[in-house]
Amino acid sequence: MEQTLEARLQAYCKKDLSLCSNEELYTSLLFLVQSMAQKKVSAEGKKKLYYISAEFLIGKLLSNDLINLGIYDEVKGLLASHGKQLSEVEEVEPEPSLGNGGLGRLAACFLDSIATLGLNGDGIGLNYHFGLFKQVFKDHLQQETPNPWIEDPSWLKKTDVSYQIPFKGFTLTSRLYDIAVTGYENRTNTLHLFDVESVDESLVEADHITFDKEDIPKNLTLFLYPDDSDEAGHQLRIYQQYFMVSNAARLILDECTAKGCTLYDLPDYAVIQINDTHPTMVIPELIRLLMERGMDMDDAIDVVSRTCAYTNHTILSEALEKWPIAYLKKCVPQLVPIIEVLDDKVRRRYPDESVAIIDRNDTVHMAHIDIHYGSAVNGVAALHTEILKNTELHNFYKLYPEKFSNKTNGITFRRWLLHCNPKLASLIGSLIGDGYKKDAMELEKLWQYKDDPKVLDALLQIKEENKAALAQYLEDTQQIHLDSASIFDIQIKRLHEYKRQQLNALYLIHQYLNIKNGKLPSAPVTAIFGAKAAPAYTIAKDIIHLLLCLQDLTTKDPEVSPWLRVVMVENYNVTLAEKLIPACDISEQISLASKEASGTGNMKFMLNGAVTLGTDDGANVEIHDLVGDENIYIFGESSDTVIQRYAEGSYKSIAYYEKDPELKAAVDFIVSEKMLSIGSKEHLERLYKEFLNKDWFMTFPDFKDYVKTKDQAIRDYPDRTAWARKMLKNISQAGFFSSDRTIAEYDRDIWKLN
Ligand code: 26V
Repeated sequence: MEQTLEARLQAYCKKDLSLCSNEELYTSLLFLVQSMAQKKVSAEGKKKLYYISAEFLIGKLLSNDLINLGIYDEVKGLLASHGKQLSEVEEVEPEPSLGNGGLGRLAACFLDSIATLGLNGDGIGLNYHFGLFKQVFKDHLQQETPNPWIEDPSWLKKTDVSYQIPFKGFTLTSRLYDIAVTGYENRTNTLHLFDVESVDESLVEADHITFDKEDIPKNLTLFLYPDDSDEAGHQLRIYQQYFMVSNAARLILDECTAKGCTLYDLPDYAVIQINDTHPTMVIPELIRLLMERGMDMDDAIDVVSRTCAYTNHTILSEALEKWPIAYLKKCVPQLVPIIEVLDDKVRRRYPDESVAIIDRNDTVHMAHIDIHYGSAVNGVAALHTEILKNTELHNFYKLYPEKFSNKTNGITFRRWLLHCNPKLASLIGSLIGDGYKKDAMELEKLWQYKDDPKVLDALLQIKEENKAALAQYLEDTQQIHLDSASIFDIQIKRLHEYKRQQLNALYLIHQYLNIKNGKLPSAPVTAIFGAKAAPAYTIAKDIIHLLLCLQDLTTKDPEVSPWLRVVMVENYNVTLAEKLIPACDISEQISLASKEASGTGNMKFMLNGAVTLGTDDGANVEIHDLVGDENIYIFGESSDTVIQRYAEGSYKSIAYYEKDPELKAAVDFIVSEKMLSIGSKEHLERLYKEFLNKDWFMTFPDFKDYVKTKDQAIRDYPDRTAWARKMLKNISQAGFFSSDRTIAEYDRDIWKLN
């Protein structure tokens, strides 16, 4: 085999491997992987899943595909024998920038598991040329610059598929590009990404993410989540969403009819999973296309309702999409009469105004379309689903209890263990064999080593090596210096107030003030953050400013830096996550209880032997249940209390500020002379006022308990054996969070593919 592989690579390279540059090796490996993946496509079954999503945060593909194709070790060894490092070749690959956060990363993990389980299912989304913006820090502020990621050659394969997509006043020609999705030692599926033929990258000025928002033929697939703070931005989102789902619907109908579907039996051939509400317009669009092909409306509605299912990923009301009907009329008027009929039918059946599709203000509630006209609704963690049923979607749950179910999220262990933490994977393999790679629940067998000093030492040793590797990487790439002997306490996720990076910041200020007053912590701590803020989200950007100022403050003070360092990595993405997660000691999952639907970073950290410091929120609740009180640090008010507080509207942050001198000192420090000498008055003062006048996500009530619990974790850390046992417990209980389990549940309860 080695000969063949070497010969094939050499054929691509056209010279001896030892003479190839890393770029040439990358390109050759890309071709090799593509050709191997293509050969693996197996026969399709009758029924197929179409997972439609605005985001697929797939991360770099090379090493992931080499692992899934079963040739990673061989390729690595082959390169090494020619004096080359696979890790250096990996650096050449640009990270596809097709997602924003957990929702997009989940979609990518799901594609991996669908292919791994041998299920017949593809993803459908858009091919954003600049993706989400690239984050750059300047003057302690986030700046957004374009993030081009498509190169020649690329993982994208141009296909012959193209459709005419109608909008008001013009028609766009689409073009489909495909990326192969390799399953772990199994079949290969496809991620279909639609693009518009007339897109024009020159619309984007260098270093800025601004562009002409009105020129839809040229701008449609330039950016993921273009700024929607104005009307043109909102409408561009509608154009994007309709373009995505109209293409998807046409592809689905073409594939199904080619297999003999009469369209009346569409649910036997297709199931469409609607990932949050961004693809919701697929429901009226499919109805419209079926009617165009001669079906009467009631039949079309019935067929589509039995084909579509919806996943809810958030309970934040501001994130639940609602479009003014006037915007739909302006962009996609052909959908409006259909949505009006859908609304009319609901109103005839249910007088309750709260479940209507079009409300009194002529606004269309996208999630309501999904729930009435889909066959299933699911939440993404046990607590989240309960909150949907009991609170947010209660009125719908009363109408359709049988539609609701929970599907706790998961992560692919191929990327989040085998690839990102090979040392840990190999230790696990040496202890319990390789069966866990296919059946993650076998990780439980690790617990038999709970008193084995060699195993506990090995875990600590691996963590130390991963921390050193992270330190080296950040030194090389971002000129950030880390002390690997300190505790690595990590919070990496989108910047959002409900995730409460600002609570962590208050703790760090509190700790800084303690150190300045001579009260030293039990161990040195490095607090590491990674987060992008939406460009128009002012408070989120102010919080980034605060963190960057704290980085400056703690790094430059020789009295403080040996004990406490704040570090914010620039342009946090999947590639950085793969380096940060294996190196983490304490995983910060501190959202306001009831607000984080699930979280998936929490699962990745657990699998890699970090101990969670978190609230009883999202999937933390399930982690807590699995590892027990001893092996997790839980703090804060319960989701019930929080929900009640919101219902009463009784929360006043100032009362907490006035009665807790430590909290007051931390908050006041934000606008202290020291901070104002580092940062900007405008940003710091705005944030300070936000805390005192609003604090909408209730950081103050949880402050005391957070400080107490985090200090306890830091006190426990130096007992290395006890800590290693906590790590082992977390790893051994992580099997439940394999996305293979999640996907098997979707298939069993919703997709029913076989
Ligand atoms: C968020 C944003 C923020 C930036 C601007 C545009 C935009 C558009 C949509 C959204 C929706 C976010 C929904 C989401 O990402 N939910 C996350 O889904 C994860 C997977 O289920 C889950 O683990 C996280 O808890 C949940 O926040």
